[in-house]
Amino acid sequence: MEFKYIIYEKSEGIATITINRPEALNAFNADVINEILQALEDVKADENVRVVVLTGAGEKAFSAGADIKAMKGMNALKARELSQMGEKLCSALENLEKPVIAAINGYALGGGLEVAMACDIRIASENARMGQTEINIGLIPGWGGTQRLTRLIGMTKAKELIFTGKMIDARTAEQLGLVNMVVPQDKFREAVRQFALELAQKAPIALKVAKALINKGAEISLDAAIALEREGFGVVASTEDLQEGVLAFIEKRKPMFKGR
Ligand code: DAK
Repeated sequence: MEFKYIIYEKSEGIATITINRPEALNAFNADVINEILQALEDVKADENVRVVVLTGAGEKAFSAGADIKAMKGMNALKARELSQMGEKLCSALENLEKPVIAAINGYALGGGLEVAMACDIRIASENARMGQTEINIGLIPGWGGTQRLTRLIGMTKAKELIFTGKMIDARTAEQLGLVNMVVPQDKFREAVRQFALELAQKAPIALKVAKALINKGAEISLDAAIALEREGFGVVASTEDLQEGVLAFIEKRKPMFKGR
């Protein structure tokens, strides 16, 4: 697949999507979003891909958000389109039936943080800086940030971050539960690869069902969510992978899951 604004690579069961506009700190324009959506279609179709890593090119940014320069003089129709595309990207990541890791290698601001929050796991390098900075240009988060940030870190801190637009460093983000872990810059790529490899070796159907249950469960009552879990458990229990997992345990070897 040929892309201009992203780099799309697949190896060892990991699909890596790198936003490739380092000169604009990997800001999202319509082309970047479209290309990521195309890559995600390939991810869906390729059963050898078990996990996705989304990251930014260069050492400075995951993404500094929506392209502010492209907003100058934007008419209502174009603004609506950009808003819709951002939402579409976030929901494509959230609903993808495979785990997605955001590898935050620098700034993740505004729409950049919103996209990272739509991923399942966030690994930050020590130089990462995160913020919902939209208020500083007279905006509010428009790609789910008011909701996802609140769900991830709670209302108290979400309001503080969204109202002030301030950036926080990687360690603070870790303390708030916004990122899963922080890794020194020189070990960052390898740490992300190792984490992705670990997920790539897990049972794909179990991962897919667990992801859907965790995401859906957050929106419904506990009773309804537990009923859904029961159904999901039934599905996972009927897989060949479960039999393989049990056999591997008995035979004291590593399981080889096939996604069946
Ligand atoms: N968009 C476009 N270009 C950007 C950019 C961005 N978000 N962020 C940085 N750049 C560009 C800079 O303009 C600069 O380009 P040149 O001047 O060299 O051509 C280049 O990237 C390097 O940036 P700096 O020179 O500024 O680098 P520094 O290290 O000095 O500063 C910084 C780094 C991250 C602190 C600074 O660049 C910065 O504050 N950037 C803006 C970050 C930000 O506020 N991001 C949130 C954007 S708002 C909407 C839907 C959704 C949204 C908006 C509207 N509609 C439907 C209308 C979402 C909004 C957002 O995401």
